[in-house]
Amino acid sequence: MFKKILIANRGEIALRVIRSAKELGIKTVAVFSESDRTSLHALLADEKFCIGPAKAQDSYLNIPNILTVAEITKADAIHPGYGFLAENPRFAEICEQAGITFIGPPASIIRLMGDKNRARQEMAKAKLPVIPGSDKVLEEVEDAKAVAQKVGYPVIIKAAAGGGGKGMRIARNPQHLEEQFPIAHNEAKSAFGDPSLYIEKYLADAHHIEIQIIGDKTGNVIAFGERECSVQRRYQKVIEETPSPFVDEKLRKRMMGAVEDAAKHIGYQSLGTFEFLVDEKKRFYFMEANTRVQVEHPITEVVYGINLVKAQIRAAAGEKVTFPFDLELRGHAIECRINAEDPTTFAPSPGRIEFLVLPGGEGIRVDSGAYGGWVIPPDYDSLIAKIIAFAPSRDLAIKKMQTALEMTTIVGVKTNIPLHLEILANTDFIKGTYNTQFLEKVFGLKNGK
Ligand code: MV4
Repeated sequence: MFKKILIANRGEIALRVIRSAKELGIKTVAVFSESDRTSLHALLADEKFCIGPAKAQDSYLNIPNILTVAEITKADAIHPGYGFLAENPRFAEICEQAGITFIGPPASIIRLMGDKNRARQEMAKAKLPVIPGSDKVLEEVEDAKAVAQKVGYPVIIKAAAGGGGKGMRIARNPQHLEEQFPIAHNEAKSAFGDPSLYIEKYLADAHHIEIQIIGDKTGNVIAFGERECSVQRRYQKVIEETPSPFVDEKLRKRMMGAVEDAAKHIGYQSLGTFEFLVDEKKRFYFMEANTRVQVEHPITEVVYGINLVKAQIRAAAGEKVTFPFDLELRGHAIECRINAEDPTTFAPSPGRIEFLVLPGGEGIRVDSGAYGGWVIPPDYDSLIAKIIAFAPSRDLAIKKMQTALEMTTIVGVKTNIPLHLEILANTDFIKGTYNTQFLEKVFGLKNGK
């Protein structure tokens, strides 16, 4: 097992990793930017080093500075968290070349899944159903029109280098596609340095469902029950829950089995998440895979009673991943992402937290890097806390979450707690009949542009 790991991240996920490392008896090294000197991850690690100015490009994305800290502290491994360098295959390679274990999949797997078009083709070969669409990168708008003609409109244009909804555009007819294609091409080129596009049939009333896996170096892969992630605004998840009210036991087993087989087929290692759309007829289609720990991983942890980050660290150290009991999904979990943002305009609301009371009690878990008196820097994402409610049933989990949110007090910055309370009181949400159209339809919150 590792003696010391460096956490190349900040905020709640850095704390999440520090806790698990400490429990495993591993020393921790935090890196922080000039605007994170008083952030909890820097205050709670065994050692800490400033790696540069506030701008992520100069600090949390500064590979030479991070590796210098790893070398002078003699860290055996680096945990990248999510975002920043977590899905950068070059970074994974450089760590390995420096003799430091990258806590994630091999660079080749990160690279494969990072090319969303290639991932789609490879997963089709691995027998995962994919959404009808193109079978290669589309060079010309005429190629796109031919595919759209075949699969039927509307279609969605996606950037091969994108993912997570970045650079997506919907086209409702041939003229619209002709308009949108060059815009998407230029956007992809400037945003990702890669203009490659592919298209899929646009499935309007589907569910966004994802399957968590963990693989180890012995070739063993374990899949977990689904997370329902259809409550999104601008492709940012707002609420996640498990199990999905839409998924029955038969579909769950089929999806878990299909993902396990596909992951084994490509020799997947470490934590990973396979994202799917599930249509009204309960047909599932692979969309993309994320090769990192995800924001919403805690809901899976609480319904299975496990620690995924510990499992990820163990797998990276070469251990076979096992759990001391049978894995069985029990009860229901919901996560609300609490962002420092204006609840009506969604503009970020950084600044000083004057007073803070976070919820607690049986069945409530809070993952947060915030504390009263802390100044939220304007330089990073606006996630300040994840509240996870765990109860024997969905109804009880909703009630528990409502109570927790009502007992939360955050003074000094605006938050999206009012939006969460509105969603939890919505009849479609309560009935569990919502899909990806939910926020747009019920709240008039537009996705994309
Ligand atoms: C789609 C889709 C429908 N059809 N692809 C959004 C995030 C990214 N990972 C993939 N996403 C979607 N891809 C096809 N072919 C629907 C979504 C989607 C979505 C779209 C509009 C409004 C809310 C949404 C929530 C989740 C997923």
